[in-house]
Amino acid sequence: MKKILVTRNLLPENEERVKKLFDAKLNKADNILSAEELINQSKDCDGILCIGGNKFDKAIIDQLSSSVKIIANYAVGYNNVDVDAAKQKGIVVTNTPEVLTDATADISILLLLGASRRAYEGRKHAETQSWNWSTNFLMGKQMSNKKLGILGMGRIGRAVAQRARGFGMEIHYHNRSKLSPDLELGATYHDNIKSLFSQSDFLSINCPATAETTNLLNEETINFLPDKAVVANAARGDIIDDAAMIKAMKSGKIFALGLDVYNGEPKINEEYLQLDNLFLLPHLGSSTKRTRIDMGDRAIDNLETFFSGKTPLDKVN
Ligand code: 8YV
Repeated sequence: MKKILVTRNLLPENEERVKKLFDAKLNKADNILSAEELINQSKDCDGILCIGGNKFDKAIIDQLSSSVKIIANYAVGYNNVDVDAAKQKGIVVTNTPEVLTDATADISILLLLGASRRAYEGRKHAETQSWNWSTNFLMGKQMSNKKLGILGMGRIGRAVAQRARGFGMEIHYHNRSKLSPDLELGATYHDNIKSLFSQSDFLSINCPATAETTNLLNEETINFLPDKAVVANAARGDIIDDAAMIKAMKSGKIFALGLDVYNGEPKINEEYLQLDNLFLLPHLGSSTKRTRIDMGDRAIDNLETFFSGKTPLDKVN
């Protein structure tokens, strides 16, 4: 039986399965293992099932035991793993796409709505039980008949588009390449950021975190957006330059921001926390029972396929 280090608790359904198929080394403390712990605890293992919060940079990968042949990431994003360093060492890396598309797209819409309709301020006023209704009380921005820019039109971006059409929004997007008409479904393609941003009354960030997308929203590009734009990020914190965004939120250039992901999470830039025009969640994108079970199954499927001598469905390197 192959031995697998499982770095965090899985849901019981997944844990049962991983224990049946493998000699599973569980982390009952369910904490984030340090670099040293990841290296030491996987010494006698054939593979690792980890989460997005486990960082496998080149230094760690180089120190992993040569017995480790696969890192199965329990996440669609895999910016936590240096996939090139893994490849050099002969380690296969897999992710869990598709199964979390709907859950994450739902959260993107929640962020757009929560930010544009001032849900955070609303909650604070409701808690007083003595708010003063008036015709201009906590007026938000309406999504219908507005243009939604989607940065990253992969599975999640397209699921956001599908939902936003139901809100009466006009869809614009930027992607590495233009989609075929059956995937585009009438959305307008922009081959550069400036063109997309200048049309985006609302902007939803749904692209992967890569060297090219780091700080893609910065002082210069935020200014391409129309005044009083609403931005939502359900992808990765690295895509926003926080200092530039905070400045734009304070000046009113950005009407409101919705965030589920952060640079250095779970830490959040303190200045964000002083702002009322921020609607924030603690990285809940994939957090529904159905989705989390499916993510676990997908990661376990990848391990099973790999150890049966075949190429796992979700190999990324
Ligand atoms: C995870 C995610 O909750 O899949 C992703 O990329 O960000 C989330 O679904 C997180 O990465 C833990 O693995």
